[in-house]
Amino acid sequence: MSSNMQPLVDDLAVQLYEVQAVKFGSYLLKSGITSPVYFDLRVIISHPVLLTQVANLVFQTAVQAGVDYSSICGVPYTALPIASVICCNNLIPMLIRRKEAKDYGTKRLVEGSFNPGESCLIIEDVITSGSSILETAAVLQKEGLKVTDAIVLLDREQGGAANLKKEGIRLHSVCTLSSILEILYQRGKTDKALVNAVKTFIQENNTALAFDQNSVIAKKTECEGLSFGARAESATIHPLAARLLHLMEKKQTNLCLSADVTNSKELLQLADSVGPEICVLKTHVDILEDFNLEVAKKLRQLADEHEFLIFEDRKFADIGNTVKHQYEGGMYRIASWADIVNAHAVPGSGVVKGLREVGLPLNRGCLLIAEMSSQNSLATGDYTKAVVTMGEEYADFVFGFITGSRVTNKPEFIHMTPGVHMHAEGDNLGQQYLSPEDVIHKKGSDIIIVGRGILMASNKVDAAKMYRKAGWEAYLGRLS
Ligand code: 5BU
Repeated sequence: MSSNMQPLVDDLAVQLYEVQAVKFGSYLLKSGITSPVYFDLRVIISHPVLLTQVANLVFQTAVQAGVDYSSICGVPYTALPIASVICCNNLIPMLIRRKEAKDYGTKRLVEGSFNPGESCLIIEDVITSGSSILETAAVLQKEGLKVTDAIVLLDREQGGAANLKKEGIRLHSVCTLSSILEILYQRGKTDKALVNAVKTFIQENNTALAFDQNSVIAKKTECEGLSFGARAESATIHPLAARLLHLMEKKQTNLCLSADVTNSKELLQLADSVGPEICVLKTHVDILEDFNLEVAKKLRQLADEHEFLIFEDRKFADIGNTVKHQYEGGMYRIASWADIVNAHAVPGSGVVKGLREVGLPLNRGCLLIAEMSSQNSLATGDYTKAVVTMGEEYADFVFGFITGSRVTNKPEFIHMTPGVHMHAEGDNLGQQYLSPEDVIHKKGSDIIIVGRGILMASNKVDAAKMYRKAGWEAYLGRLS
């Protein structure tokens, strides 16, 4: 920062403190860490003079860094007004990254006009680990834009700059947490003990190392680079997951057929003809109009003959005692024939405990639903993280997740993704589709689940072969 900016930054620090955009105390951060300092820059929209000052300083920092760019994109939401003020005052085109269509979705992810190959400058209010900036960068880059630099108002000095550098993005900040502290100390707003407490916090909470393990960005992780065969050898693997990974490697398929038909004869014919192409056959047994246990028995025989696992997509979501009965008994006797079932984590861990009582002695396994493919799904963010934690806690029964993207780097957990279609973007009831390449290579999932992409084709076996090839090639692409 040039010396002529310093007095402005000093004044800004005090004003931010006065409007409570900077607070000291004990604050639980999104990451679960308790911080002695908290920044809430959202309040500046109520102070237009302050907002303009922030925008000017962010813009001047970009000018001094000599950054070359054609447009500016603010990380949603707090940086949006800052970016808007900069763009209007300096006549720079602006882009908006839509947050709602985040992981899944076929909506436009970036609003505004641009040409692929142009550079976009990212603006953010506060950086901690850099994950929000990297998420925005990944979306812009996917649209063909170049992202080389990011400007933040405040760097919390907890590893964000290093994490961005690893992804080829330079970070420039108007001020740092230490410099704000120093200014506030000099102006008598904080005492020495607080300054020291915050400094210790910064030193002890550097995200640069942990971030590699927890990156939410769709990038190649250690686990994604491992072959299915190698992952089957993981010391902590669930026996069913090992069996599945072995058969995927042997048959060279990561395709799961979602056999959503309403007639048992059709189901068995499908299982027989498509069986050689798939690693898993997924059922919705309650849509069959003529189910009986003889059908389940025949399906099991076909599964053994063609070497695929059976996954009943029952989506259990009740208290432990009820799901236990639903899994074991009733007219479907799911536990007696389905290798895999899935469950929503919304009731809490009791749902897993109940299913586990029935499934564990039978060597069955469960997938928890971490994300859904449907529009406006509520299974996102902290909910998804909590599902993963629950799955990891019951890893003797939960061996993976239904998800749109990789949610854990532990190689023993299998990721399966529905909402896959090579020619459609979605249906009129909220389903959203991605391609096998997107799901396996870009999002880091393991298995594609395909229903209507195969079921509606004039030749189902040929369609299954096509999806199998696309899924497997995406996997090989990921390995290389
Ligand atoms: P489709 O015909 O490929 O759209 O079928 C997808 C299948 O996956 C269907 O059986 C759904 O019930 C299932 N599914 C899904 O589409 N999205 C989800 O998030 C989950 C399951 Br969980």
